[in-house]
Amino acid sequence: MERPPLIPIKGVPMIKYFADVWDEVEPFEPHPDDLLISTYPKSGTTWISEVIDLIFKEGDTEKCRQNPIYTRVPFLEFKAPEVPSGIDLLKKATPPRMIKTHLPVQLLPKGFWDKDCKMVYVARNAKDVVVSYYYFYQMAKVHPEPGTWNEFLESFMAGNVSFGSWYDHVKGWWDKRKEYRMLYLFYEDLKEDPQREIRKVMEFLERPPDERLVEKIAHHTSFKEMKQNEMANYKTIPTVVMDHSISPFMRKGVTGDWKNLFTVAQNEMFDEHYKKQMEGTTLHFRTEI
Ligand code: PPS
Repeated sequence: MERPPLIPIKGVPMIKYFADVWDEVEPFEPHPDDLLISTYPKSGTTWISEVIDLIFKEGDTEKCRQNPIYTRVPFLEFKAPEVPSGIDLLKKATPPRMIKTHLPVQLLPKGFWDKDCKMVYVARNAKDVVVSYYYFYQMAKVHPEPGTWNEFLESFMAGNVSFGSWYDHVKGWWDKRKEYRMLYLFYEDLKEDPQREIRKVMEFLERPPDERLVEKIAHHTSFKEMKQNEMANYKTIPTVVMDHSISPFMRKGVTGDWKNLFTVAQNEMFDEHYKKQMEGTTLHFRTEI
């Protein structure tokens, strides 16, 4: 498959195939009951999507196994050769729908704000994101070649990767969280205590407390279970688009894997740059738990 260079959409670098359908994405009108699941790439999108689908389906794992996660939760701005686009899937689905996006706040179709849709945002610490993204760039062929690890790290810090700056993304959504019906979660919290975070999501979705359901969902959405679940692990995507032999989509699923790739010098340089980028925000991340 061709790996075309990224194309800027209002200054945000975007996968070319996605940029090609932008004209259909921008005017998209959600239903007020649709639920938006928003993340910067590699931050736990698939994980929280499976959790939420299980909440809506009241823990019925068989129902969840009827379709892959990318059709149960269509990816709004997605387009790739040989796979239906997010817009195509959304047109076929009846509201209330779950909708995945990686768009930064400034690019989110206006309709989501106007209709006051509920939104769940998941953020993950930048160091684990950049490592996960580096492996994902290699296996998901819609991206340009990532280059060496050092080159990719520099591109990430400069915001020259698909969906742009991680710093702007997490801060942009954080700043909106109080004005809209938004639950802002952290990957590290989900890792630390999945049941506590699942309870938060259920409350946000106005579901009655149900401890047995919480336990069941936590079990079925553990990394081990999701890695073997063909309807959650992206193995059903054609190999020309995602090649799991290069790196599996369900790779490690931990916090702190960045320590295996960052050199001491890269870590120091990253920390210094990070401090400047995140100056003045009340948003804090944990890089280990
Ligand atoms: S994507 O392509 O942006 O939608 O990817 P996304 O799903 O956001 O992130 C993929 C990373 O999340 C890890 N993952 C999980 N971690 C813990 N528990 C569960 N259940 C789980 N499911 C997915 C996945 O392994 C990727 O992280 P890395 O660090 O690469 O392993």
